[in-house]
Amino acid sequence: MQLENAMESLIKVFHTYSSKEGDKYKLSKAELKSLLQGELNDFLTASKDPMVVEKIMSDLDENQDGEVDFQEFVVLVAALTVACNEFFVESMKN
Ligand SMILES: [Ca+2]
Ligand SMILES: [Ca+2]
Repeated sequence: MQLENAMESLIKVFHTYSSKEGDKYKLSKAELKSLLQGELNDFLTASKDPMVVEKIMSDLDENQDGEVDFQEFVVLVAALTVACNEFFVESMKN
């Protein structure tokens, strides 16, 4: 059930931001930026790179249509989850 809830939250978060402008099922760069600021602000402020949103955008936009669809978004979430897990495992060792 916990995992189901997590998946549901992921879908809800995506659609909350993706439906703001243009294609309801895709994140424009502005929508991606507000998602990152709203949901992943610690991650965003940890990165001192002012171009971080642009970089994430071009990394994620695999089919290069200038928008991030859910499938492309999940790749980011998976990568961040792996990074968080490594951090978690490391801190458990100490
Ligand atoms: Ca959109
Ligand atoms: Ca795309």
